[in-house]
Amino acid sequence: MPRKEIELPYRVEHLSILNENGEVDKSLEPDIPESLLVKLYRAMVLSRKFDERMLILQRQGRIGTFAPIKGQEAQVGAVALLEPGDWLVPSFREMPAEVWRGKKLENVLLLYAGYNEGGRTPDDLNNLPVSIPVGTQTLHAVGLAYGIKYRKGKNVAMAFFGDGATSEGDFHEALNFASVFQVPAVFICQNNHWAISLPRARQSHSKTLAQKALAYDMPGLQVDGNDVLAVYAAAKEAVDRARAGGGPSFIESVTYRLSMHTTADDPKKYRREEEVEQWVRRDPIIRFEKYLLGRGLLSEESVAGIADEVQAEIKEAEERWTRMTEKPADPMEMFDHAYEELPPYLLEQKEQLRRELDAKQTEAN
Ligand SMILES: Cc1ncc(C[n+]2csc(CCOP(=O)(O)OP(=O)(O)O)c2C)c(N)n1
Repeated sequence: MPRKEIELPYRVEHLSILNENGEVDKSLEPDIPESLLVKLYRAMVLSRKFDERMLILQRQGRIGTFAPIKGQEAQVGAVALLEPGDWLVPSFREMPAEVWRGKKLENVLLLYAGYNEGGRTPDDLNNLPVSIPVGTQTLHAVGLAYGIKYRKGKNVAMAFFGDGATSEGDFHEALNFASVFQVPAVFICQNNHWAISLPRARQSHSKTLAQKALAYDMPGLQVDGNDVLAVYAAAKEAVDRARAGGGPSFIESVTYRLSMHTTADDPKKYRREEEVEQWVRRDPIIRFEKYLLGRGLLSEESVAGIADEVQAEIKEAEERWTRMTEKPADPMEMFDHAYEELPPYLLEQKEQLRRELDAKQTEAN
């Protein structure tokens, strides 16, 4: 009856390839085609500029509350590994990933302007709509991955969530089930250090979030989430493993939310400006730009050209969106797509809303 150590083959690695000065560790540099590198850079710049524009539109009252993504653009490095038949399972902070996966900018705006159409998933891509309940989507990803495995498919399901989601039961159930059934799921935690006003240190006492994977006997890796090359390399390992039947993986992507949680809060109330400034220096776009300039894949002119191009793209999308929203959104549509047949309590709510809208109309006439 001994008391002895159980040897476990576990370790947690941190992967960082590109530093803040745009210098790369040559031994770790992933083999990414040059055209894809520039495409990734463009997608990150587009996301940054669009996010900034959305904040202005929100302040003008043209769209409602939304969750800015500033600082978290390197997530595109992970979705770049997905094929059309793979599943993207996002939370509300994955606008760059969704746009990479074919969501039109005007549809993002439609969603935040309250139009049902904005939540529509693209017909030709397996993208789920954004999940507002924190962590729920991890289970959706596992269900999808289980389905893929059951049908002997070669696709994967990639779920994104925040550090706060790792405190939810759903997350633990998802990892447990995924591992027991060895399904092709890739879990990507965007550890942006804050869950609204709750700091990372109050979220978990563990040294890393990546180590949570070990309890479920799946590979866990921590990456510099502001380093798009590291995000790509980590996701490639995980996606390749999942496709080859090697089961799920968990990636903790250490990044930072540079802006507010949503446009409904004021981060100055709960975090220090000095902390934000430290992370501004680690901006994922600036370091990637330096790297691409160094490799001769970008020049001062092409940087300016891309900036102009994305601004024009945003402007055109906004114009299309303005035309699409000439007619006000119909709030009744919110009942249309969640259920084949509405349960009685929702039928009652639907009727109540109809009566209220009719009464308002009569009043207006
Ligand atoms: C189940 C659930 N509980 C609480 C909320 C309210 N809420 C919205 S976002 C959020 C914090 C999420 O933090 P994190 O998972 O770290 O993601 P982040 O917002 O930082 O991207 C909370 C508590 C919610 N939407 N769903």
